[in-house]
Amino acid sequence: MAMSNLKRTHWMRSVVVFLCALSLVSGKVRTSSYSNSWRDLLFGSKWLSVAPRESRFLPIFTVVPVGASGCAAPSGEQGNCMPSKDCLLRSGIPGGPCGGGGYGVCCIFLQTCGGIIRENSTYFVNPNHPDVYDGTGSCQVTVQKLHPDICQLRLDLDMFSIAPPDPANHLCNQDQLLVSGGSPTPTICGSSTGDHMYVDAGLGQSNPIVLSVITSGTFPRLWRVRVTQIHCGSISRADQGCLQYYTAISGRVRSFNFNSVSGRQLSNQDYSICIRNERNFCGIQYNACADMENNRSRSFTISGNSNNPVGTMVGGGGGSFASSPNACTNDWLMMGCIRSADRIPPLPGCEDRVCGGTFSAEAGMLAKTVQSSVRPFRLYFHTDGVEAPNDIDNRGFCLDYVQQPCTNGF
Ligand SMILES: *[C@@H]1O[C@H](CO)[C@@H](O)[C@H](O)[C@H]1NC(C)=O
Ligand SMILES: *[C@@H]1O[C@H](CO)[C@@H](O)[C@H](O)[C@H]1NC(C)=O
Ligand SMILES: [Ca+2]
Repeated sequence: MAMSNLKRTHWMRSVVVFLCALSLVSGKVRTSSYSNSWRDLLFGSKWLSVAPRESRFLPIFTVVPVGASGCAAPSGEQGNCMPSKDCLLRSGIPGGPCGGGGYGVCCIFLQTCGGIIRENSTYFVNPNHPDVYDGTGSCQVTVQKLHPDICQLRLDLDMFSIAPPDPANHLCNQDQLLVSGGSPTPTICGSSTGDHMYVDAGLGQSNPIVLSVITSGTFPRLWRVRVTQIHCGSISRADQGCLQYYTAISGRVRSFNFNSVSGRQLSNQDYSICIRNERNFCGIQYNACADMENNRSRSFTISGNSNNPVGTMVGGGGGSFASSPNACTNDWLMMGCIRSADRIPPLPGCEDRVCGGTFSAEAGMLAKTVQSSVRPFRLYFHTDGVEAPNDIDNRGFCLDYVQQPCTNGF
């Protein structure tokens, strides 16, 4: 072992690297008394009491992170922690200190029309951001994978307000957000601040994903969409086929452009919302969100004329429309085998599709808690391209969910 060479150049660092390599293989190779004596010299006899597996995590090995790690700027944006000169070199915006010990800055990355996203957690923002944008055309950014091993993108619509769909058929005729190059995503418009989407990015160095906001006519648009890249093996990866993915025991799911006062349910939607089945939970309950704005709740208005009371409609309806006029054939939310939670014993039958203007698992005018024990927990939302003249002023849906423990009944 040429110890004298090690001593000559960066003595300390080399020994650390040397010992680090030893500790990595120490599961298989017995470390010799020779290397133990070096450990003793560097770390004292305490070293010997440390199990080899733990030794990799001694403070001396946790040097400053090499890759960027997530951080939050005081302004609320998410950035990557890195030395401030790296942030400037990579065209980021330094957003306050991070990493402790004066390590670096929380570097924020923004891109707008024509930009290429090359950093994790980059924001796609409107021109003039944070002011509004009134221009027309197509504003696109291209997302390049940081690594071939990126399987998904998560788009967080931190701020999202573009022109609403047309009042008659709720089509995104004026403005739209389009995602191309990945798995299909619904075209959306209007306001969806706080909503998210997962996009399957394909395997390896597949085609880049392009995010476009297409605008026409005048409207004070504002958007800030955070694009997070997710490793194939990441625990934050959404299940296959889920446009939206929730990972809490309770939460809220809603359609895009939902707002109980001014929202319009978007047409031509077809996607799934997944709720991760948490450990020791076997069922799930859903309730329409509280509607503080209207005298009669519009939290679940999927079909019919929501300016009048509209009951629950269920089922896909066999045969002709005339024989099942209450069925959900055009616009619906599909949930696996749902029943009203208040029936004891439960009704023998269950439903899969629900629509109308009142949230329940059975036809009627009374909103009810709905439950299901079909796993995984998923909702499928479908709307066609027509609203007028039968379907008027529907807002879409907003539901609160709570997973139910594996006890009696689930
Ligand atoms: C991107 O950032 C998020 C959190 O900000 C992190 O969970 C994820 O692992 C990062 N992705 C890559 C590819 O580093
Ligand atoms: C609720 O009802 C009251 C009394 O009928 C009415 O004055 C008010 O405008 C209604 N509010 C909404 C949002 O419809
Ligand atoms: Ca429709």
